[in-house]
This record gives sequence, C-alpha cells and structure tokens, in this order.
Amino acid sequence: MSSHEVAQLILAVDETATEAVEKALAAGADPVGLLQDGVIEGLRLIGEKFEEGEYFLTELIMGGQIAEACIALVDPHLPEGAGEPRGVVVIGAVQGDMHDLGYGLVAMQLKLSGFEVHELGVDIAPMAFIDKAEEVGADIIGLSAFLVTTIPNCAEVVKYVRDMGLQERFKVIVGGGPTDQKLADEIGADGWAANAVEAVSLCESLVEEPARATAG
Ligand code: B12
Repeated sequence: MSSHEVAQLILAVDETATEAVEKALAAGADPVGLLQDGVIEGLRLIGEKFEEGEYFLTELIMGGQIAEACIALVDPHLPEGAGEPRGVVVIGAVQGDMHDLGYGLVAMQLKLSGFEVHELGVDIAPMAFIDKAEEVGADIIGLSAFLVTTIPNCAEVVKYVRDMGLQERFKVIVGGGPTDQKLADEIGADGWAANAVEAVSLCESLVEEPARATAG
C-alpha cells in the first residue's frame, strides 16, 4: 500500500483507508511520507472537490473523520519533532453564540493540516479568547458568529486586542453564517474565510506573513 493509494482512498471517502494505513505501516512505509503524501494529500484533494462544488459538507466531515483515524494510527510511529505545529490557533463561538458545528469543522481541518488548535467552546467572553491566546502562545484567534446579534461581539474582541496593544502578537480572524470579508474589514479583523478549507489557507498565509516580511 503506497501513500498515493491512501490519498486516493481518503479522496473517495472510503473507510478502508485506515486498513491501508495499517498495512503500509506493517510493510515498513515511512510514517512521515504516509502522513504528508497520503493522509494530508487526501484531505487536500477533498478540499479541492469541496471548493469546486463537487463535494459537500458531508464528504468534508466524513473525510475528516477518516483522516483523523488514519492520523491516530500513524502518530505513534512519527519521529520526535515531526509533529511541530505550523501555528497555534485559539478558536470558539463569541459571546451569546451557541453554534459550534461551524468552528468545530474549522478546528478539525486546521488540526489535520498541522496546526495546534485550542477549542474554547461556545458563548466565549472577549477576554477569555485573549487569556487563552496568551496562555498557549497563540498566533491566531478565530471567532465564530452565526447570529446578527452576536457579530458585534467579534468587533469587541478585535477592539480588546487593539486596546491591549496585542495586534502584533495575535491575528484575529472571523467566520460563520452571516459574516463576510466586508464585515471583517469593517471591524479591523486580519482575515475572514467562508469555510473550513479556506480557513486553512487563511491561517497558513497569516503564519507565513512575518517570515515573508523579514525575508523581504
Ligand atoms: C444548526 C443551527 C442551530 C443549532 C446549533 C447547533 C450547534 N451545535 O451548532 C441550534 C439549534 C442550537 C441553533 C440555535 C439558534 N439559532 Co441557529 N441555526 C442552525 C443552522 C440550521 C445551521 C448552522 C450550522 O451549524 N451550519 C453548519 C456549518 C458547518 O455551516 P457553515 O456556515 O457552512 O460553516 C462554515 C463557515 O461558517 C465557516 N466558519 C464558521 N465559523 C468560523 C470561524 C472562523 C474563524 C472561520 C475563519 C470560519 C468559520 O467554516 C464553517 C465550516 O466550513 C443555521 C441555518 C444555516 N443554514 O446556517 C441556523 C441559524 C444560524 N440560526 C439562527 C437562529 C435565529 C437561532 C436561534 C436564535 C433560534 C432561537 N430562536 O432560539 C438560536 C440561537 C442560539 C444561540 N444563542 O446561538 C438563524 C440566524 C439568523 C441571523 N442571521 O441572525 C439561522 C441563520 C437560521 C435562520 N435562517 O433563521 N441553531
């Protein structure tokens, strides 16, 4: 079983991907290659289909669950340091908002893409986002809002971050049903994404930004 076959099984949202991973490991496959070129590549392909409108939320969720099971199998075989996170994200639903399915998916995709993610839950007060971000040394604070009445609470978090002079330390991103890029710009957030797949690209670009700035 090659990494390529694992990627194709994940793309096909086929649960036997876990058996393929077990067989590959038993046959002595390189665990890092299996993770990168198999599991993560499979997820990237699912993300592509999702963006093209060929796959829907169901495939994204099921593919994520299969990939999670595959990662759990590969994890004990990984060498020390291979799990170095690409960035640290604190995410939750803002104060007054109980919708956790949306940010849960974002958290899952980010974890599967190599980010360390801390899920705060729902109805989270502005300072709780900042306290947690400071505690875990986050790069990004993710705010989820599904109600027009809770969107102002996204603006509150951005304001707190600014008022505390923390805007260089934490990038703030927003998402959820009624949010859009215009809103993110209006409240001074660092980014917005329509879905979990785009959220991964957004976070990747945000954690790469300082490196680009110093390189230039
Ligand atoms: C499921 C649901 C609920 C469930 C939530 C269950 C749960 N565990 O999350 C329950 C029943 C609890 C609920 C309650 C309410 N709901 Co409700 N709910 C929905 C529903 C049907 C789906 C929302 C959802 O989870 N979708 C699934 C996710 C995965 O979809 P998604 O948006 O594509 O998610 C992506 C993006 O949003 C993005 N994203 C999400 N978060 C983040 C964060 C970041 C940082 C980034 C970058 C991206 C990102 O990535 C996600 C994954 O790809 C919507 C209708 C709808 N079609 O949206 C109404 C809806 C959001 N609810 C609504 C309302 C009014 C309510 C209630 C007030 C109803 C009531 N009278 O009690 C309460 C409020 C509770 C509260 N205080 O929050 C309205 C909101 C209207 C508005 N614009 O304000 C909606 C739009 C329904 C409607 N058409 O009227 N709800």
